[in-house]
Amino acid sequence: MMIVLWMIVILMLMAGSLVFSSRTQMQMMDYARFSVKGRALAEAAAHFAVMQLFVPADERLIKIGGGTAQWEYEGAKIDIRMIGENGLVDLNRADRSLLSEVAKKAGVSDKDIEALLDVIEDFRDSDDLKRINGAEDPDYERENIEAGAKDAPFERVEELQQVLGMTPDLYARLARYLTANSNARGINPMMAPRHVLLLLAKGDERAVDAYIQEREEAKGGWVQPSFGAEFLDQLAAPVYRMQISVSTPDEPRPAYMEERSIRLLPGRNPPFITYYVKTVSPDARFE
Ligand SMILES: [Ca+2]
Repeated sequence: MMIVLWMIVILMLMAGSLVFSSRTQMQMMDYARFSVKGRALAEAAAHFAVMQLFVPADERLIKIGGGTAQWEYEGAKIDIRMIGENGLVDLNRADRSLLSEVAKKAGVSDKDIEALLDVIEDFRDSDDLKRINGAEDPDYERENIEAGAKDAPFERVEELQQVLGMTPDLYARLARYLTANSNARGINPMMAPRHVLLLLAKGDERAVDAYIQEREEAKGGWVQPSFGAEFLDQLAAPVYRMQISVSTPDEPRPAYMEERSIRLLPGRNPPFITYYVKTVSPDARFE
């Protein structure tokens, strides 16, 4: 009798773990299907967005640097936002005074700004010569950070997280202003999102909104803003960053969202190259 009871208990345990593991497997497969579908639809949306860039500016459904365009494809609702990387502040090339404005806007105190910029510049410059408040390999070693200073230009904004003293909180506040792909000393205001224009205009919302409206009405023609003249730069070839979120009506999960950075290559097939694609959470959304 005892033996039979034990067998029942063991069989029940086995059945329980079988149910558990097959449920986990189902969930994993379900998630894989969800993300593959999201990626495929986002890929289609990216091609659609690139096509838009070849259309005259006043006929585009997607406005660069302004608002969300909605597109429907295969039953999915897709939101597309596009800004120019050239409308952001380049971590490698931007003037120190412009990076200093970004740090200020991100809440870094005046006394800490110079130190932060010294550490960033030491991280990306090729030498081991430490700036007054900077940090090179020995400083990283002291903090047990094996990788040390990169001693090469930033390839991704995410690398800023490896800079000595960077906190997740500060990184999150800085990152939305930054790019590693613009290759310009300043900002191209025609491609800049609202929050970057606000930085240039020192918070003057009226001036920024007036400029955005003027920019939209100019049908692609150059419009000079009334602010930030010392930080403007329109010489670099345009690089675009898009955020695409895909939601399907029968899907209870939050939308699949990704960000990608591309440059146009007219005459090629496909007519663009992609610098990066990454999935992002909805709170990474730019305005
Ligand atoms: Ca260095």
